[in-house]
Formats: sequence, structure tokens, C-alpha cells
Amino acid sequence: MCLAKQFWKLSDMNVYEVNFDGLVGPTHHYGGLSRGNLASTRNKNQVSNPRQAALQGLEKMKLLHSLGIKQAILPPHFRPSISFLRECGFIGSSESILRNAAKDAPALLAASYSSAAMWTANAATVSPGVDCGDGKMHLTPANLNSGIHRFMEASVTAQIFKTIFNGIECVIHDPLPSALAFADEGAANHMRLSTGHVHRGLELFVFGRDPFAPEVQITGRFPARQSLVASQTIARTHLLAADSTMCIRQNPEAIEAGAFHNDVVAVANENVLFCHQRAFADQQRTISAIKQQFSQLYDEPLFVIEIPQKELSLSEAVDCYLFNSQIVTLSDGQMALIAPADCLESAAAKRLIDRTIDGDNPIVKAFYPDVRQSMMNGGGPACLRLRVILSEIQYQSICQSFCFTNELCQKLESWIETHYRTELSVSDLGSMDLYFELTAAFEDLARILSVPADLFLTVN
Ligand code: SUG
Repeated sequence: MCLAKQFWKLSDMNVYEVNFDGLVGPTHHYGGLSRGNLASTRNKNQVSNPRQAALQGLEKMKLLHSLGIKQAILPPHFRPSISFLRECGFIGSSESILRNAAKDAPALLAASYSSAAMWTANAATVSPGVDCGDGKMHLTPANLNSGIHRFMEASVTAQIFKTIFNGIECVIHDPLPSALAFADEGAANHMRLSTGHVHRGLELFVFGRDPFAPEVQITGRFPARQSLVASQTIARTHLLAADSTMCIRQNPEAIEAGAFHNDVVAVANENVLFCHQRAFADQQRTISAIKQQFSQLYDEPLFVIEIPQKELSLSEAVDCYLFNSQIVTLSDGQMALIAPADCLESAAAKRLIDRTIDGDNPIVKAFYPDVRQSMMNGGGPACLRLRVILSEIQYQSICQSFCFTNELCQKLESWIETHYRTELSVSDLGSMDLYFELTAAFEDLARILSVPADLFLTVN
């Protein structure tokens, strides 16, 4: 039987892509911690505005919600991570740990305050049950072990998933082993093609390094973050079928140009692949292999919108984050591009978006949310969301307090207004006042989400 015809069981016929956006945390700051991420390096030590960052994120969620897209949130992780600073050798009370870290190791202090969990495209790789051999949804929290400020996200993310998905049958794996050979950055390097979210997908894993192939090593200025071994391991543990799984190599040139994740140069949704001409190694052959695999699985064409280097250089693509747009399917089956507002400032990007909308493909509209606070750390609209495909019954069974509603939005807005600073510099991070503010903020957030405060305060 053609895979496309393998439907979920009849009672589960309504299937949605739910976008779990990261709620930007109150410690959003510019620590310059991410090598290879040009925006992070460029904006090191700038003064951030956590309140604006969080409100910008909420505006994007509101936009998607108003388009009829199912929206949910993933909460920020409590910061600073005192346990991380203890692991780094600082001892004593929280106060003396923060004071001494500020004096002796400001970069470690900045890492302990990272709000990078907001980029939930890096939270996990998710395969819907229809793709998996046992029919259950599989989630693997990313170990994020390429960055000193991000590896600590994995255990908290796993706890949060267990809370949210407690009511549905799914498999939440442990993050992959912490060895660099298993470096995993989650869905930012994972795309899923299909002929509709209800059908089994063709899962594309995009890697930058291969610990067993000397020619696919870290040779350039910047680290390749995703390992082939990690991607293959996830495909195996998620019980994906061989004919619905492909591993594709990132173009090293793209990594050198600042595409530290594949989602900086490519995005897919159902039967659309939107990518830069230099996103993948050996691109022509890669694209024709994807097309061939797609046509073997389904009876429909794949729309590949490949933007040539001469129309938008890799470096312009990294500047405006055109390919970090979300592509979402609207209720009438047409698609919309949720592009960063920065694309409005690039004549080339704007022209390409207009052309795409007019072209022969399912994308018919574009929206331009302003997520500039996040962009200044290298995170566009697509970085801020984790896509989880759920049936109606599953959606009703997840922890509802994380689902986006107008009421939740209002509560979060006033929570942000109450607890978030409008200015935060790296030099503020040693202060005990900030620490107490954050504790109060997270206690309040736990009340809003109806979860025990321990979810945030003890796992740290
Ligand atoms: O891992 N930035 C993040 C941005 C992640 C974007 N995610 C996706 N492309 N899906 C990163 O590089 C900057 C933090 C700092 O420098 O303070 C940072 O971690």
C-alpha cells in the first residue's frame, strides 16, 4: 500500500501541527557565547531588553493563533544555573557563587544565565506516531553539547516534556550520550516532508560532522554542530522506516557563512522544501535524491523552491534569515510564510518572498513578525518553535495549561510586565537582586501554568 494512504485510525482523523514556542526567559542577554552564530558574536555585550524579547515572542504566538494554527508554549528554564556553576568549581552559598563567578569567570556566569532554551527548535527531535514503527510519538531531547551554555537545557526539557505529554502515549527518550560524536541540536537539523500532516512523513536529518569520516570533520572556522551518528541514532530509536528517512550533509560553505543550523538555510513543510542553493553538500544530487524518494512514497509532486546564490547570497540569507521563516499550513490547505521582519529590510529577500507567493507552489501569504531581540542572538521565527504533530485526541490530552489561549496570553503579558527588566547587561548578572527577582518570577510562572514550582527551581 502506498505510504501516503496510511492514515491515523479514523477517530483520530483531525491532526494538527502544534507549534510549541519558547517563552523568552527573563535573563535573555547577549553573552556572545555561540561561536559560528554571527549575530551572537556581533552583539556580544550589547544591552538586551528581556521584556521586549518576551513580548515579541508572544506577538508571534498571537499571530499564529489568530491564523487558526494550534499554538502552545514551552516555558523558560530557571536561570542562573547554580548547579552548573558548582560543577565549574564555585562553592558556598548562591550569593558567594555568583559573586565569585562574576569576578573570576564572567563567561561561565553568562552561560549559567543563558536563556537559550527559548529556541525550542533545538529542544528535541520529534517524530509523530504515524512515522514510528510502534505507532507512538517519539521525542528525543537534544543534548546540545556543542555549547557550554546549552547542554544544561536537556534534562530540564525532558522534565517539561514529561509534564506536558504525561496524558498521551509517547516515548520520551533520554538525550543522546554526551560525547561530541553524538552532538545533537534537535529539530533545527531535521525536516519532515509529507503529503499532509496526517500522513507518514519522509524525515530528513541534516548533519555537519561525521566522527567516522575524516573528510566530514570540523575543518573550517566554525564548528559543525550536528553529528551524523546522532541523527542515525535518533532515526533508529524512533523506529523510523529506512525508506522514509534520509541523512543529508550540510554544505560546509553554509556553516562557514554562519548557518550554524540547517534551519538558517532550509525549511520544509508537507510537500514544500524552501532552501538556499548552497544549503546542502552536493546539492543537485541531494535534491534529486529527495525528489525521487518523495515520488516513491507519494503520488504527488514535491515543490522545491531553491533560491540561487546570485539572487540571495549565503551571507545575505544569514543576515535576513529568510529560510528561518516558518511555513505553516492554513485551515484551507494553503500555506503561509512567517518570515522575520528583517526580511522587509532586504530588497532581495522581499522580492523573493513576493515571487514565491505568486509562484506555482502552495505558499500564498507572508507575515512578518518582529522578533529582533531574538534575532540579535541568531534566533528567527523558526528557531523559536518546536513542531509537534498531534491528533485531536492527543491535543486534548496534553497538559492544557501550556496551550495558547487569549486568557493565557493575557496572564503571560502581565507576568512579563511585572517581572522582566527592560535592560540587562552581562555586568548585571552577578547581582543578588536579580537572583531574587528571578526566583519570584518563576514561582509566579509555576502558578500560571499550574505546575509545581519545583519543575523550575529544583532541577536547576
Ligand atoms: O544555539 N544562540 C542560539 C541560537 C539558536 C537558534 N536556533 C535555531 N537555529 N534553530 C545558538 O547559537 C546565543 C547566546 C548568546 O550568545 O548569549 C545563542 O545561544
